[in-house]
Amino acid sequence: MSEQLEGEIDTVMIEQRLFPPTEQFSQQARIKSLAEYQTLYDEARRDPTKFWETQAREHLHWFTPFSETLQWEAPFVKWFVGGKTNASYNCLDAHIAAGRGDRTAIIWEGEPGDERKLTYRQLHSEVCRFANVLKSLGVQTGDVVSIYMPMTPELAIAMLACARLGAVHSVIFAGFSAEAIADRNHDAGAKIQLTSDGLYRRGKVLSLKETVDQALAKSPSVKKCIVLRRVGNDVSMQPGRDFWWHELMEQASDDCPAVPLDSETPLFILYTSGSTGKPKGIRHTTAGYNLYARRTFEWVFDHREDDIYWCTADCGWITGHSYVVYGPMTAGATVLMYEGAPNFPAEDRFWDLIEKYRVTILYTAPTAIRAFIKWGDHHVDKHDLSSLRLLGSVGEGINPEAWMWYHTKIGGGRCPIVDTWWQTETGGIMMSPLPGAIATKPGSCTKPLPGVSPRIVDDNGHDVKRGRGGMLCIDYPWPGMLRGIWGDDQRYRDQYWTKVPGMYLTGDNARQDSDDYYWIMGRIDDVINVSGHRLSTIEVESALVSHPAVAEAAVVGKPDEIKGQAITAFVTLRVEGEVEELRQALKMHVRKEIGALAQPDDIRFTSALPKTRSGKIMRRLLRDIAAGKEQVGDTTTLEDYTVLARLRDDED
Ligand code: 7RM
Repeated sequence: MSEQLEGEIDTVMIEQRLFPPTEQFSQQARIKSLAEYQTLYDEARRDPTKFWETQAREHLHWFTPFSETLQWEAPFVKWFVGGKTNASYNCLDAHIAAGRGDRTAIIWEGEPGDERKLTYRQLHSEVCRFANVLKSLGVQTGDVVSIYMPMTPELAIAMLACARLGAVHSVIFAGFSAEAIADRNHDAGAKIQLTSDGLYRRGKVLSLKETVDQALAKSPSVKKCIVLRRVGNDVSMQPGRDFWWHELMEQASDDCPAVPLDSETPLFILYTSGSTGKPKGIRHTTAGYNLYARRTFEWVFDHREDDIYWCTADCGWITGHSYVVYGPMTAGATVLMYEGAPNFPAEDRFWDLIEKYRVTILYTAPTAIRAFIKWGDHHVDKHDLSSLRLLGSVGEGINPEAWMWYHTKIGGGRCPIVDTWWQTETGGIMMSPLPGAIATKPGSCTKPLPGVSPRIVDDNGHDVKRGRGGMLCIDYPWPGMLRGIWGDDQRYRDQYWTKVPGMYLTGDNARQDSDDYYWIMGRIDDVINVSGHRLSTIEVESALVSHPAVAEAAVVGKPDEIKGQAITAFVTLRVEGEVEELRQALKMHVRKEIGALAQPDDIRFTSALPKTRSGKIMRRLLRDIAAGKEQVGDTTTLEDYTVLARLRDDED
């Protein structure tokens, strides 16, 4: 391995496969060739202000046009200054005004199989009524509304109703504990809580209201609570505080004009767990975020009139904000929303939904893809997936083996895969193939979108040589970027703008290959240092996952007297085998695939890996386990670390 400079990461994985889009796909695409992408990219690079100014004028509705495109006083940014717009208007009224009110906005299926469809006109009417309900309970522009609801149309309706009034929503994944809700409500100063009686999960009813009651006992700022009836279980309603959604809606008028809001009016807060301590409320504002969600949606998913688009993310995650609600709805797309688990009533539920609704675009996460592989191809084979034309991935790096399976088994070899890299903080997709223009490589997010300016730097902030790994930064503002951390400007500076002066620090490592493609190498904190060589988690994990017995793998560094760190691998199997033999086989496999240095010292088999709510592997927790700091009860061959993850459900 080559000599290493301060802060650089070695790369050991070389992927040669290249998948250009088919001619047919490119011809019909919005962006049809690499040259066309390059022209757009260069135009944005030459004059980003001009580029975004034009985008904003053409792709958002303005009650009052903006007078200044960008005010940048690092690290604080303002976009489209002086303008007035409204995200709810852009998602709803704009389509009705354009004569497209009868298009289907939401196709929804509940876990038990109940179905609903809402046109843009119907959605508009529901949103207006609910906005009036919020008003009647005293909600005003600037107030924070805490939302803890299942994936029902009402969740999207609630978000859009807040946006209509300029109230700030804080969506909390409906699975977090009462403690987690109370912390977030307190930090945000939330005034009102929205929830439901319960939700369906894997055929069972989970009570949400009970959890909310416990949370509200510790959320003094919250004075009112609106409860959606979803499952019909018994709940206790506190007079004067709690109201039924349907009762308030009965009296509400559907006349509620969208409030013209300054571009920088806060749109939402979304909490993500920091690597240490209390969760941070990532703050996004109206115009820049809305524009960025819309344009990235249209570019990356190559959206067309006849698409049925399905993003499987929950709205409790940024992906649900940007690519279930704001991006697709501003673009006027038809969005499929599904309430429940992927394995209820059986492991083919996703494929069943795709066949039934003739889904054309599927956007999901590597954690789900690896689960599907483990569950077996026979679930897929039962269904006709020929409606699909494009596939997407988000949340973690996708291992090349999982990519190939997604490509062949789900995509029938004909669908491009967009591996989209971005973060809660970036508001929308930053790097991704444009499916008609950029040939894909399994495991690479390929190239930055127009207006995105990435840099890969070492510990001194100098650009690394091509091919080397380093810290991924962004050196110029973009409209979707976070505006700060709710109530904590200092933490915002410290976290994102201090380590590398003048650049936004993503917290991820990356490298660029000889074609200038980007490869995300995992979180900076997860780098493993073996005898002075800094290895990325994803590369070693991908080597493990390429072994036919392995379903999923996570590697971490464990303190080692001689090497500094040694690799411990946590592995789940596709089929249970003879553990001792496999352990040796996997070590040899990694040695053969990427070299002796990356060979794990220790392999621990587990029935499942601990994950965050959005499906990211919790390597931090595994690090503690490997170092012996966290004890898992007495176990034999297969351990279950998800138990520990559940005890720590405060992660994003
Ligand atoms: C959208 C989202 C952000 C972190 C990010 C990365 C990881 C996300 C990819 C990825 C490799 C990808 N927001 N990540 N997408 N890593 N390839 N395509 O996930 O705020 O919840 O997480 O997720 O580490 O920094 S998030």
